[in-house]
Amino acid sequence: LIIFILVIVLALTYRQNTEKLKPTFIARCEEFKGYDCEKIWSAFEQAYVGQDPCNVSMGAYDPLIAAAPFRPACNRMMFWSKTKKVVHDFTEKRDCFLTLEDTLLGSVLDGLTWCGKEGSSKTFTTGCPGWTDCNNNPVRSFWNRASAAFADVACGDVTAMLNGSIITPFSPTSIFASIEVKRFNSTRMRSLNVVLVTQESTVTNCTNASLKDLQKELDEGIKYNCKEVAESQIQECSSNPEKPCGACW
Ligand code: AVW
Repeated sequence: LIIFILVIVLALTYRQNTEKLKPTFIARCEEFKGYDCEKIWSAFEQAYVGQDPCNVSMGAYDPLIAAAPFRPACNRMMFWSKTKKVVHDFTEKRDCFLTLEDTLLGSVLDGLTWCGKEGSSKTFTTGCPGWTDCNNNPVRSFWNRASAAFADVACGDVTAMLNGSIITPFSPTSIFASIEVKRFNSTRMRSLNVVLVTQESTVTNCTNASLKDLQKELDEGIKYNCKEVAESQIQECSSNPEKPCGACW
């Protein structure tokens, strides 16, 4: 009997897991008006369905990016690295900035896991490779591709929230350093404004060695600024919507 129940439970979990991604995708997509979410789903699916889950390249998502292109939001674009929570607590509550995760594609896929399997037309949400299990996994390649496309349209004064509680706030292996900064273009961008988020336990400031590397990476024409800002000050701005964006730091 125990084995029987176990088999039923496993079968049900399996069914749920293979069928859960699309409804979530469509529901989140429909929060954005004026898009054909079924068409965007098809463009998404074609990237990884039937593929070896360790052999999905960034390029596989080109049709998806074309189906839901990023629109430039000059002076409001926010990049981040190792500051996911504080950034999104802020952008959720205030309209000052736009992160990748606030765009259609970013918000639809945030926190989700997916992959295909050779010889199958299904989408799987369990048994998929983890972020570092192999380089060309469907989830990692999506975030790499989407980040590249988001950085391609960065314009005007751009902000980046980096983590002042770690020794290397600008880490060469991060998406921000390895993909986004490399695509910042001075014909569209005026400046990069680093907000170095500090806590009591802060170990770095704007003179940090990795931030020197960041400056070197930037195009000649892009001005660089850095400001140390206490996390509590950012949280205060998140919870006080009457405070103007420009007065947050
Ligand atoms: P991050 P990034 N295992 O905080 O600059 C699982 O380092 O890279 O910032 N998931 C991982 C791993 C890992 N080893 N490494 C990264 N991730 C996932 C898009 C995880 O979901 C935006 F536009 C983590 O929260 C930002 O400017 C997320 O990647 C920039 O790229 C970020 O890792 C942030 O990427």
